[in-house]
Amino acid sequence: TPPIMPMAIRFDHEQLTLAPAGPTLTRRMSDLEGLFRDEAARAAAAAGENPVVYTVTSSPVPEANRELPQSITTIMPGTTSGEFWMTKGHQHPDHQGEIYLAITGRGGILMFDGEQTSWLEMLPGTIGYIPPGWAHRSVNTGTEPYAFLAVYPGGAGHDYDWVVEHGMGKRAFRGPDGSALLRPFAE
Ligand code: PAN
Ligand code: ZN
Repeated sequence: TPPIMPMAIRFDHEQLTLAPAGPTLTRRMSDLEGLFRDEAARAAAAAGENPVVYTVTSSPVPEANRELPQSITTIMPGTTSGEFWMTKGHQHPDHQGEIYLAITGRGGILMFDGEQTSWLEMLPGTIGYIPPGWAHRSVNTGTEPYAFLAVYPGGAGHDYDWVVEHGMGKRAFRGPDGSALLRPFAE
């Protein structure tokens, strides 16, 4: 493959698209087996309307060592038995760090290093820093789509099994006043 040349990528704030764009990934309820507290409710939703929970649009920058790719994640608003809709969550196999920039809506980053849990509230303009070794999951805590830019080392990778094995320490539910309420992962 030819070397990547310098490029300008246009971000459309209204459409939440990149141009030029790389691959887009769509995750529906059927792709999130075993991740919500109430698996039966998740399975029922997957068997019914099977809604799109989030999309990830990548730039054309490849996920390869020394490159610095970026993507826009858009999580739809919703809850499953009170648990806010969220991404699968993953650990980077070699523990690289990452930054997120919140663009629209409201959300949070749930992070877990195997011992401690961290929660960052994300409002448009917030830069969230994910340090090396912290598994991360994004959550839409609002009533509109929550979108953010992620910038990460090209060799970072995605270890989804780590989260299945270790959990995330906590889960984000909609509290009585509508805001996020963190509860123990297995409660
Ligand atoms: C993000 C995530 C994206 C989707 O680009 O990959 O928000 O979340 P999941 O990968 O957990 O489904 C990122 O953290 N990249 O490293
Ligand atoms: Zn990541």
